[in-house]
Amino acid sequence: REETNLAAKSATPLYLRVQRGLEQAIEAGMIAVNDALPAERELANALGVSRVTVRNAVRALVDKGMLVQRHGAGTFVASRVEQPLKQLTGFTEDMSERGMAVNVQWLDRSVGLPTPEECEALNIDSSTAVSRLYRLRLADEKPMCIEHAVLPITHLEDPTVVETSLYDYLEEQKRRPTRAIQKLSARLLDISHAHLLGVPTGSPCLYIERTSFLPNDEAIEFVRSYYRGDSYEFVAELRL
Ligand code: 16G
Repeated sequence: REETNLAAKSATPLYLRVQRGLEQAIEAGMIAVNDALPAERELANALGVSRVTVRNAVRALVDKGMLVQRHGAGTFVASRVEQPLKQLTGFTEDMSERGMAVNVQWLDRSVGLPTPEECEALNIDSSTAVSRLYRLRLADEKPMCIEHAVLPITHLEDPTVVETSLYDYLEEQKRRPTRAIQKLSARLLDISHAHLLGVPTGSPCLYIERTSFLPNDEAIEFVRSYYRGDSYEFVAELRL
């Protein structure tokens, strides 16, 4: 079949251009969250490309998490997790509240010496050992973020005691943080982070740094995390 409208001379593969077109339509709200995508045949006709091209573009967006395929029902625009920036909550708590199943893939749980950046964030000296929790966090089997938490061993002696929720563990130990400073910025994922999150290298992510404090203002955790850019939306309420 002749690929007409979109097939003008270009080095970019056609399916990629279709993919970008769909992405832009979704981002612009032309196809709303939770809406079904038009059928493959309809899209192919409308865009003047083959069904195979549409299928490849759709598959790429499913891999990116922007679209979800529901068996027998069609392809839908995936919704993002809306996370209010208001309360000091943890991942397990946030996801459970939404009825999502929490999973973890541990990348590292170890004790070691802090880096200069960690010393500064936690306000400790370079000889104070720290516990590290490095994990890929999933909700309903979908990779959501990569998280690297560092705590002085005075607050977490053995990182392997944390099975699922760090905050539940700290709560049990009466060391639950009560205040945190959080910074959000945009970054592009490098190859290893992208691979873990199941997106192409260079995909956008939200990079978040959180330093949490105990009631006595002692820093208890310094967390660096990479959230999939297509899966999260942070919402803050502003008032005059
Ligand atoms: C969230 C926190 C992280 C905290 C974790 C505890 C952000 C950006 N980060 O992911 O600082 O360590 O929750 O979750 O919100 P857990 O209790 O499930 O281990």
